[in-house]
Amino acid sequence: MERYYQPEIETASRQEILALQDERLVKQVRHVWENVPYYRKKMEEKGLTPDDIHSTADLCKLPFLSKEDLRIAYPYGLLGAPLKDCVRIQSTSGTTGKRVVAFYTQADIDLWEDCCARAITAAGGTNEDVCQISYGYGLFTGGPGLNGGSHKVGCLTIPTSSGNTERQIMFIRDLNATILCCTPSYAAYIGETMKEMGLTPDQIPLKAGIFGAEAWSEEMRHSIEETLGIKAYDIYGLTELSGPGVAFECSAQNGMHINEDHFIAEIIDPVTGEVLPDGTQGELVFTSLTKKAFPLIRYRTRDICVLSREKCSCGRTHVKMTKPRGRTDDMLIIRGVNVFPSQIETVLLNKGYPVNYQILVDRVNNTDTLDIHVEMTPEMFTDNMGEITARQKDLVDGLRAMLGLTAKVTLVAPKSIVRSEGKAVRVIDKRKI
Ligand code: DLL
Repeated sequence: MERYYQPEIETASRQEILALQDERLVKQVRHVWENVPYYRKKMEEKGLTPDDIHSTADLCKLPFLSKEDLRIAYPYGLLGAPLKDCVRIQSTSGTTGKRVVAFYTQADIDLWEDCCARAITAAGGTNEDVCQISYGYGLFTGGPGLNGGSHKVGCLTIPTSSGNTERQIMFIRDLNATILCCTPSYAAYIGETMKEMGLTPDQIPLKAGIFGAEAWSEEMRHSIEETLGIKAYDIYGLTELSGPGVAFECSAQNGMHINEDHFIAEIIDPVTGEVLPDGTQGELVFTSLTKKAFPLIRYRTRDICVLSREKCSCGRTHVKMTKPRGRTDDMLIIRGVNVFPSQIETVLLNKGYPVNYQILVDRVNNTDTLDIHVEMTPEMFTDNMGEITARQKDLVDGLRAMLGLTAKVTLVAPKSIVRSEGKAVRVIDKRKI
């Protein structure tokens, strides 16, 4: 059995990691200055040259890059390598504005796949595993990234992509898949379909799942682990920085190690831009240290989380990020109260409802309305109106305790909310339409 573990990097001391980051940052800033006129101009506007950057301590002097910069510079404005040296593009789904097109040299692909291989290894994967990749393939980074990582680990790789759920289950069973990679909402759907097919967790060979690309709660993790009979690990990443594998969960299952040899993470106040100390919640900002074709410095992700440097039981020393509780642009402001969809999910799952729900926000007579459609399980389903009303009231009370505001809850029949094979769309904000 072979493991793709890199203890010399993944368990390096703080001083060793910092020394590597210092050296790589200085080189990367020079690379960007010489090759990306867009960022050079931003540095010049701040009166900076590469000579001002000696170590990570100088990082805070450098200007941020935002999604808006990516939009302005689309498609080639942030390219850091000649096009003839690029071998691939990937692109975001474009749910929040214009598509982002990211470029990769072969070396960029190698380091990305290396990060994904670390994630599979941390979830217990070895060359004896069979890894089914049910993330979408194509422009989305989920499929290609984990596919490459799975090859590096030496797993037998099943590139099913997403969709055709019964066939997914057939492959898992017939080819003895031990690791499943897909979005958590698709994992829940696969689990639901297995149940409907009369399959119990012990009839499914899976032992682990690597789920990410969207926010998911601890409650959803427990529900998926139970339905599929597996350990469910989180994985984080974004197209702008490569794709999945920027950070991944280990056996401790309480936060994701950020691959600090490739990325520097900072947490900032999303309003003032001030850098916040570890342990404080704020917006995650990344500097990519090794990518050459699309080398982003101080990129504002809009994801909200906390960094922790507490010692991890797995032995890895790289800083951990908590599950992002959502993006700054996912946060709903309803009647002046900040609401994250993940808070709503926590209440629903704690009360035994499935992960199938939809949040509808509107403005009626100048007042925001929050309407939550929640699917009943087949066991809950009834035409007894008294029972339904009591259930709805119980949810309204639970949501009020969590959010501090009153929502309208409508229980709907099993299977009436559309299932997701990729990233689930749970919020419909009609105020924005
Ligand atoms: O979602 C890359 C990915 C693929 C990650 C497969 C993990 C697994 P984008 O489509 O560019 O890339 O979307 C990036 O998705 O800024 C977060 O808001 C969100 N996101 C990604 N992973 C997680 C996660 C891929 N584990 C955006 N938890 C990011 C919460 C996540 N949100």
